[in-house]
Amino acid sequence: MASRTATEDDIPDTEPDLVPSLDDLLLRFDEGSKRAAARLISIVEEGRPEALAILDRLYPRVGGAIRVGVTGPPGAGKSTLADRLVELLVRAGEKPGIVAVDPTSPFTGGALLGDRVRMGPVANHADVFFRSLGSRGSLGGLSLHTAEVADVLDAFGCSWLLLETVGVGQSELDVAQKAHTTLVVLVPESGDGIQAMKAGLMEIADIFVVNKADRAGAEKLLEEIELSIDLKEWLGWRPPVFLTEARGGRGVEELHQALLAHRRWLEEHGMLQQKRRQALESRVRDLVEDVLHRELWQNGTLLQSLRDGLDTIERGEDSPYQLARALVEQGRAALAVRRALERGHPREPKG
Ligand SMILES: Nc1nc2c(ncn2[C@@H]2O[C@H](COP(=O)(O)OP(=O)(O)O)[C@@H](O)[C@H]2O)c(=O)[nH]1
Ligand SMILES: [Mg+2]
Repeated sequence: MASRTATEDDIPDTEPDLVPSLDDLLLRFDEGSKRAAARLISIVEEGRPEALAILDRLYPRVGGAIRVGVTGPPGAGKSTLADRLVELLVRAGEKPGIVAVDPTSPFTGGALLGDRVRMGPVANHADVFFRSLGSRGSLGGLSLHTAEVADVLDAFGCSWLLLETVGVGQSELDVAQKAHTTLVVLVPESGDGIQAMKAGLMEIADIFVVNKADRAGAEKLLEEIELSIDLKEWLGWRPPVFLTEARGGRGVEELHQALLAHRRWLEEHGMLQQKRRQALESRVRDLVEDVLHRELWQNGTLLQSLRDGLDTIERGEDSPYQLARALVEQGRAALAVRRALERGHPREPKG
C-alpha cells in the first residue's frame, strides 16, 4: 500500500449504532481503510458471532507478517523499545503493527487514545497500526484473542507484528507459541537476571535485551545472562544478549539485525514451518475447547444440576469430585443427543 498521511478515517469508531454491514467493512478493509480494520478487530476482540466468519474469510491472506513477542517485567521498557523498533521499521519501508496488552484498558479496548499519546508521532503514521487490548483479567497475559487480532493485521498487510505483553507469567509461554521470535526485555534493577531464570524465560527467549543501559549494573546483568546461557547446551540457536537504551534509541538497530538473523535462521532450519504448525495446533485446540466449553454450559439442565449438586455438597452428602464426574457424564449424554438431533436421526432408545 502506498504511504499516505493519517486521516480521520484512521481513528476507530466505536459507536455501535453506526456499524456498517460486514460486507461493507470487509470491502473497505480490502481497500486499506484503517478504520475498517479497527472495527473488524473490535468484532474479533469481543468474540462477537461474526468473528469466526471474518477470520475465516481473511485466513488465506494471513501468514506474511513477521511476529515478534516482546515480553519482560512491567516497566522494563517494552513499550518504549517497541516504539523505537517501529520507527526503525517504518524507515526501512516496512508496515509494522503493535498489538499490546494493557491491564488497565477497559473491556472495549478503549485504551487506544492513551496509547496514541504514548506512541507519539509513530502512532499517527499511516503505515503503523497500533492496537491495545484489555488483558481480561488474565494477569500478565496476552489477551484471549491476541492471535486472532494479529491475524487481522497480518491480512491487512502489516509486514511486522510486535506482540507486547504486560509482564512475565504463564502467558509468556503463550507469546512464545504465537510469535516466531520472542524478545525478553530485562533491566538492571531488581535482580532481573535471577528472576528471569526462575520464571523460565531462558526457555522462551530467542533474544535477550538488557534495557536501560544508562543505568548502573547493566553490564553486570548482561554478563549474568551470558553466564546462564553458557550453562545450557544449545544445539541450535543460542540466544544473543543486547544492551539497549530504548529511550534514546541506542542498540535498536543491532536488535533489528538480530531479529532478521533469527528469522533467517528459522527459515534455513525449517523452524518457521515448525513454529507455524505449533501455533496452528494451539489455535485449533483453543477453538475446539472454546466451542465445547460454550456448548456444554449453554445447557441449562447441566447448570441446574451443578447448582443442585452444590447444595448436596454443602449438606455434606457429596464431594466436588463425585459431582464433577456426574456432570461430565450428563454433559456427554446431552451433547450426544444434540448431535443425533442435528443429524436428523431419531434418538436411540437406551437399552
Ligand atoms: N533510564 C531509562 N529509562 C527508560 C529506558 N527505556 C524506557 N525507559 C523508561 O522506563 C519506563 C517504563 O517504560 P515502558 O516502555 O512503559 O515499560 P513497559 O512496562 O515494559 O512497557 C518509562 O518511564 C520509560 O521512559 C531507558 O533505556 N533508560
Ligand atoms: Mg508497556
